[in-house]
Amino acid sequence: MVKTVYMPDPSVSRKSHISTMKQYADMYKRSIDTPEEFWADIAKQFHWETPASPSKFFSYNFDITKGPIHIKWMEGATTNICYNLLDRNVKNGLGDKIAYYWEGNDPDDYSRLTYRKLLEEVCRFANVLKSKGVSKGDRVAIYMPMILEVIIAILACSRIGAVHTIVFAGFSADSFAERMLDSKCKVLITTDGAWRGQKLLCLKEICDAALERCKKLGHEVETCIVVEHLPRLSVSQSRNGTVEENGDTSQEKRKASEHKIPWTEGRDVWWHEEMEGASTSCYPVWVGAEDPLFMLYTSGSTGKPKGVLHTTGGYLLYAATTFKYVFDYRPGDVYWCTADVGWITGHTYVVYGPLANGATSVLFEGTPFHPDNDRYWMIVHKYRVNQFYTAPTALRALMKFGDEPVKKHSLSTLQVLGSVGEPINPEAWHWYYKVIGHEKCSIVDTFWQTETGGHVLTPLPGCTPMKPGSATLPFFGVLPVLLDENGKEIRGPGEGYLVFRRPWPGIMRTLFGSHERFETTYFKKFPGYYCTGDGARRDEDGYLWVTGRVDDMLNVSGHLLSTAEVEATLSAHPSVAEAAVVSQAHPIKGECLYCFVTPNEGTEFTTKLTDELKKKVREKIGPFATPEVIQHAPSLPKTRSGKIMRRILRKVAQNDRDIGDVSTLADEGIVETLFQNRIEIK
Ligand code: 6R9
Repeated sequence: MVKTVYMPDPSVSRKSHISTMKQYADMYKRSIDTPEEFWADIAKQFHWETPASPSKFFSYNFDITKGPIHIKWMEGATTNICYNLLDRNVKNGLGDKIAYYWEGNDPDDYSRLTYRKLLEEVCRFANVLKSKGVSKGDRVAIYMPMILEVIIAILACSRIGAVHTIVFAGFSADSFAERMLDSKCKVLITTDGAWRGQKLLCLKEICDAALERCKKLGHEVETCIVVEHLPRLSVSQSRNGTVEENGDTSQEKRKASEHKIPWTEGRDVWWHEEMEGASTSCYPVWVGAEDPLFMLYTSGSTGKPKGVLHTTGGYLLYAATTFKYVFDYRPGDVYWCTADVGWITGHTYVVYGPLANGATSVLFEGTPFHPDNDRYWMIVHKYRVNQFYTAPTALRALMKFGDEPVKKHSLSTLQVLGSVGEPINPEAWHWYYKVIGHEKCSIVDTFWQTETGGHVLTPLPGCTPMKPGSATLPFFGVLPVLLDENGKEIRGPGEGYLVFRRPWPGIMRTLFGSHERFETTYFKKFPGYYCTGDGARRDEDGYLWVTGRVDDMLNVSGHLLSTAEVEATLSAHPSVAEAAVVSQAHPIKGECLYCFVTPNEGTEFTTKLTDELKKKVREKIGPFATPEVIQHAPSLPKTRSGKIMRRILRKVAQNDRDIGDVSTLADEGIVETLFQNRIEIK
């Protein structure tokens, strides 16, 4: 019998900030009853150039019928987030502490940066930005791989009050241009290129194409600052057009040398040349707590991407507090979040949260599969990682290779294992718990969104009993509610729309350039609540189970089903690596299930397998849920952050080739294969 509840191991609880549910409940109650006091206490550890006035600490309106939506924390207070992350920590004696261990794509490439050195570099680059005319409120686009310079660039922006907008360096030139156009950014920071696994990404070329497109459409980015990241040979070639023989004939370097970097005089400058004479001190620009810190584009289900805008004071409090309690970070620990800085997880839990806590992190440039499938575990071993944070999609991809790659390394330092991005299916959860965590680690299944700024539903590692697949309970200050179709609150066990009744400090403030779109997207359907767009179920213990986006629900012969439920059942089969399910119109049932299944590495896709899978779903969920179609999917269409794009799968099921915007799709090739393997419903 598989257990359904797992208690935190005493070795984790003992060292935990919060080690009993009573302590959690008391703190939670205080955060809800007196939010001003709760967050004002937390704010004390940070520097405020102008302190917040108690009467203006917190104000909001979530009810669109009563006026415009607004959210304000610590209005009137001034601070600088970079000062709080770096200068404050250096002043507190952490100058020599490692802020980041950098591990390159190639295992032979690694370096480290202390808090003091990071501060110096940030100041130098902030001065470079100033010399390019960047000042408070200006937008700066960042299109970079996971290297130390990206952290420096982010913090340099915040030091001078500029608003960074990072675009994941995997987006096409057109998608990138669309985002630069919308944000009207003044400067772009990038690299000549980057290696991801065995693949060379020509980032500067993509930037040039994007800049060209922006110009055509009426917005000219003034400066492009380029980090020299590829081996030097390519650089000397690009600048004077001739190949300078430097005697290095390694294959990688030779390959890079074939790659010419395009250059536009007057617009493009090299990072290292600009940094050369720049001063290592730069006085921080004090900004209002409600001044913008960054914007980050997230895809809208229709229309253009949404520029989610976060502000300074509340985001600092929330990033710092969630990081501290959800990962149970202790001085001396080494923490590693595998997310790219191009996603919100990278913003809050690679940069702002860890630095606000004076933490030591690993920053990893490569992929889990290069040079081999044990790269993650090699890194955990090498840096003696204590907290590890990744996505279910990565876990499922790694599970395919079995336990052997894991067993080659010692993972004994691990204490907390985080999951983010999608519901984690119980198989992946158990594999994470047993094979990676040796049944000693707490698993924190953190539910949140670009819009929420930080975790909103999550277990705490030292106290919350875990249930595989449940994001459990709300974080401090968060009031989750389930609503039925009519907007009525569901109390006790039940399933409905997941909404929040009140803002916490880290929630977004608006969508850049369109407060109206912000109001209609998130506040119109249910006045008085922030609407996540996800569905959730509450069980008898009050635990929340996120069932996926509300449009991933379907109605089969009158039974409401979430595709996530069926997916979990399919992927529980030992031969299945991954499964995705969409709804398809059916003449009799109304809707039916169209399933895509990726078998494990080396496993054949047979009729025997599909029969077994259908039987399994029938047994587990009920005969009404029996899949109509199970199609072989060599892989699934995913966003670059690893989320399955069910929108595209729906199109495949419907044989509709008008698949719309695929700018977030990681591998376009798979779509054609899926169309070819399509099965007609009889
Ligand atoms: C942080 C991040 C947000 C959407 C969200 C939901 C899904 C994220 C989840 C989860 C179930 C979890 N999601 N974490 N679903 N359990 N632990 O991923 O932000 O890229 O904006 O995506 O991801 O559907 O609405 P973002």
